[in-house]
Amino acid sequence: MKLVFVTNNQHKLHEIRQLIGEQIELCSLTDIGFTGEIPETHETIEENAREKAIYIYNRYHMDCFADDTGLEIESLDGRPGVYSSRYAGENVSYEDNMNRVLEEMKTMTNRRSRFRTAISLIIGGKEYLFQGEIKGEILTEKRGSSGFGYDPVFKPDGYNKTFAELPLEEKNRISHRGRAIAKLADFLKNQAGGF
Ligand code: ITT
Repeated sequence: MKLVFVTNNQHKLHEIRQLIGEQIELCSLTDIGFTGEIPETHETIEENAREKAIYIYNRYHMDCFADDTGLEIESLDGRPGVYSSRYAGENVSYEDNMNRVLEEMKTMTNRRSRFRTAISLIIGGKEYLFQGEIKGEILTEKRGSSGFGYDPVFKPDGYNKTFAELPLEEKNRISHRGRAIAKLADFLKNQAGGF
């Protein structure tokens, strides 16, 4: 089957290509000729994921899914959350966002946090929602160079390494997005005529 992954983020595309089985032909937005920006106007990752998927479904009428992810930090009252990509402002780099988090948490001893992903899948006009999360801690400095986003400052529970120090296969096995995608893949497998 053919599925469009509604994302402008090449890192996510790379991660998900490793996770989705051979039976699914994964298309990017570039593959279907879409080059615009998709609005994300809501206060929750679930609603934003749905908004992104519906936006593309309404234009192309192709089965598709979108992911929205947020990093929630306890001592920052759940921020940056749904604002994770623009925490330090509009058009900022991953470095800028991490620096703002590290600066705000300079004196904080509670470093508990979690990544949460919501995936909205639209098949034949019907919408399905999948979620995944991983708990861990925000370190006081960046470590590692793989991955993207906040990976260098996030250390998952049970590991001595940050996401940016782990091989991609390992991150994918335990991550918020990896867990949500595993649920999506299971769902597709169980659909009559799916795989
Ligand atoms: P699309 O909406 O085009 O998919 P995006 O980069 O805007 O891409 P999100 O809104 O889902 O993606 O994610 C918000 C931010 O959260 C993202 O820019 C990263 O900074 C961060 N993020 C998402 N997934 C991450 C991951 O696996 N590891 C580290 N940071 C991540």
